[in-house]
Amino acid sequence: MSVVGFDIGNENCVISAVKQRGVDVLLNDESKRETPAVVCFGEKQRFLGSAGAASAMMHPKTMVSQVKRLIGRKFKDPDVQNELRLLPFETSEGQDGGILIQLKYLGETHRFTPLQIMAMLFAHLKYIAEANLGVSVLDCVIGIPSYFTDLQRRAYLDAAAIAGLKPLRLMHDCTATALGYGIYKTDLSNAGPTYVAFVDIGHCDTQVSIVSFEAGHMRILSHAFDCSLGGRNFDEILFSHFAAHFKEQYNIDVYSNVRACIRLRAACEKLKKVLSANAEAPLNIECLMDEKDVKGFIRREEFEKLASQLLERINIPCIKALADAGLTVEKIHAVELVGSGSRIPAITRQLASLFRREPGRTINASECVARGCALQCAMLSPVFRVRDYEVQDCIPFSIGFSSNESPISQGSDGVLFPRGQPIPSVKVLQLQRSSLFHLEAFYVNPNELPSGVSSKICCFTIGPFQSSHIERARVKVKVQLNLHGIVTVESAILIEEHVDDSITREDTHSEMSTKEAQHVTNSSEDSTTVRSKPSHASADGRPNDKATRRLEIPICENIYGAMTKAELIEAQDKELKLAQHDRTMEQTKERKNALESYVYEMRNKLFNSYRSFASDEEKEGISKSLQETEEWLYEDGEDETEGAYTSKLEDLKKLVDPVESRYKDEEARAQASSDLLK
Ligand code: ATP
Ligand code: K
Ligand code: MG
Repeated sequence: MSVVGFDIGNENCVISAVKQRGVDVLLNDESKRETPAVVCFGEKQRFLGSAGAASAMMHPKTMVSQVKRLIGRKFKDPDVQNELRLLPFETSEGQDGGILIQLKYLGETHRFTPLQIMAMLFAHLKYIAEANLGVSVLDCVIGIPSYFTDLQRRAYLDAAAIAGLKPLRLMHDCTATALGYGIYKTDLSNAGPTYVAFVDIGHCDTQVSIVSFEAGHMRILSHAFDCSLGGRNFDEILFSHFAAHFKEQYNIDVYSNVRACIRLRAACEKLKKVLSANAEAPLNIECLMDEKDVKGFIRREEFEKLASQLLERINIPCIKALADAGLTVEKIHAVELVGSGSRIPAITRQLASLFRREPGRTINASECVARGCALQCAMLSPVFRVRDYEVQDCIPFSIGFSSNESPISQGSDGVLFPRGQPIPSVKVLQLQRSSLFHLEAFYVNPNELPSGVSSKICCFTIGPFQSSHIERARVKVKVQLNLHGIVTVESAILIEEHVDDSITREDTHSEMSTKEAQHVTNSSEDSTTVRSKPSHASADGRPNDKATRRLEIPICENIYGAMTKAELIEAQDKELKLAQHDRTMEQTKERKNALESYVYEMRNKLFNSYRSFASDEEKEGISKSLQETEEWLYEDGEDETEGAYTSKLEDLKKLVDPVESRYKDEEARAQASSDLLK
C-alpha cells in the first residue's frame, strides 16, 4: 500500500510519495524528477513521458502534448481553436462537441479524446511510481487547477479510472502547495490567523490563492486565476521578436514552416531560461529553414521591456484574490511564489512591488504541488498516520440549481453553492413534487468562468415515482459538492404525509408550494441523515393525525459532455490493448538485444575461455551459426517477432551448451581441488 501525489502539468509532471522518513519525489526512467506531459505515437509503439519528448522531432505529427488544456473542452470554443492552431497534431469535432485527436498509428487512423491521452499519461506516471516503490499504486491525489470545471474534474476521474488509478481527491494546485507549507509550520503567531498569498505560474496558467493558517488548520479564502498566462507567453514574446528579426535579416518566414516554428519556439524557451540567470543570451539555430543558419542575441532588459504587458497582467488575479478574500496587501504576512514559469526575475520584482514585500522562495517551486498531494493522500488513507491537520478548501465558481426552468433557492438567481463555498458541502433541498422531475445544475455567473465554458453542468432526473397525495408529497434531495469539487445528487426521498381527512389543518410547508421550492438544511460537511422533524405527532400535541411514508427515489445523472459508462469501458478496453502492444514491443526489443549480446559474448568466449573445450569442428559450426545470426539480425531479422528472437537464441544455445558445460565441469573440478589444498 502506498500513497502517491501527482502534479500533472501542461508541460511537466511530478510524482511524489510519502515514505517512512518523509515525502519524496520519485525519479523516472531517466532519473529525472520531472516527466514531460507527452504521448508520442511512434512507428511501432507509443513513447510516453521522457521517451515521448525525446522522439518528438521524429514524429511531429503524432506527438501529442498540452492535453491538460484540452480536456473537457469544446472543439468550437474560440480559445480551443487558438490552442489547436499551435499544436502539430490533427483534430476534429467529436459528436458531443468535444475534441478528437486524429492520428495514424500502426497503419490505422485512430481518434482519441484528450481524456484518453490523459489516461495514457496517468498510466505512465502510475508505472513510474510502481517501478520506484515496488508495489502497485492505486490510491492517489491529483493536482488540478482551481479553475477546472465540473466536467474537467469528471474527465480527470475518468482518465484515472482508465489508467487504473483511484483518486482519493482532486486537489487544487495552490491548496496542495499550501498544505505542504502549513502542516509543518511552527512559527505561526497566536494573535490571529496568518495570511499567505500563493502565486503559481506554470507553463500556461497563473493561479493565485489566499490562505489563512492557524495552528492545526488551514483555510483557503479565495482562488483567482488567469488561465492563459504562463511561461509559454514569455516564449511567444521571444518567438515573435526573433521571427520578425529573421524575416528582416535572412528573409525567411518561420510561420510558413511547421518544423521551423517548433524549433524556434524550443530555442526561445531555452533562451528565456538562460535569461533568468544571465544578463544576456545568444540564439543560434543551424539550418532553421531554407538551409539557412540563424543567429540572434537579446539582453535581459530588452526582453523585460517586450514582456512588460505580460508582467502587468500577473497583478490582475492577485488583486482579485485579495478582494475575494476581503484582505488588503497590508494584511498579507507572506507571498510564496511557485511554478517554474515564475523563475523569470522580473516576475519576482513585479510581485514585490504589488505586495510590497519580497516573495518568498522557500518552497520548491516545481515539486510543491506533487508533495502536497502526496501528503493529502496520506491524510486520506486509512493506513497512514499523519498529524491532525484540517484543510478547508473552497470553489471559485458559484453553482446554482433549477428545476423545471425555475431557480431553486432563497435568492432569485438559484445559487446553491456560492463562490467560496467550502468543499465538501452538503445541502438539502425540499421540493413539492409528486412525480418524476429534473434538477439542473449550472454555473450562475459566467464572469467567474474561464472564457468559452458552458454554464450548463448536468441534469439530474429524479424518478420515476408517483405519489397519490399530490398536495402532500414532498421530496428531499440531498445535493453534495464533493471532495473533488464535483456536484452530485446523493439521494432523493419522497415523503408522503397521510392525513386523516376529517381534520383540516394547515400544511406546515404550505409556503413551499407557493414558492415552488426552497432549500432548507445547510450542513457544512457530512450530514449522513436527511434531517426532518419526526412527524408522527403534530406540533400542537394532537395525537397522530398523520403518518409519514418515506421512499427512496432513483436518480439518474446526465452530465453534459461526459463519457457514458459504455464509452468508459470501451476506452478502458482500447487502452488495455494499446498498453499490451507496447509491452509486446518492449519485450521484443529485449529479446532482440538478448540475442545480439549472446552472439557477441559467445564469439568472444569461443576464442578465449571456451577455446580448449570445443573441438575444431564444433568451433567452426558455432562460429558459422553466430555469423549467420548476426547477419540475420541486420537483414531479415531486423524487425521480427519476440518468438523469432527467442527461438534463434535457443538454437544457438543448443550448439554452445555442450561446450559451456564441459567448461563449467572443469571449473568446478579446479575449484574442488583448490579447496582441498587449503
Ligand atoms: P501548468 O502549471 O501550466 O499546467 P506546468 O506545471 O507543467 O504547467 P511548470 O513546470 O510549473 O509548468 O513550469 C513550466 C514553465 O516554466 C515553462 O514555460 C518553462 O519554460 C518555464 N521555466 C522553467 N525553468 C525556467 C527558468 N529557469 N526561467 C524561466 N522560465 C522557466
Ligand atoms: K508541474
Ligand atoms: Mg503546474
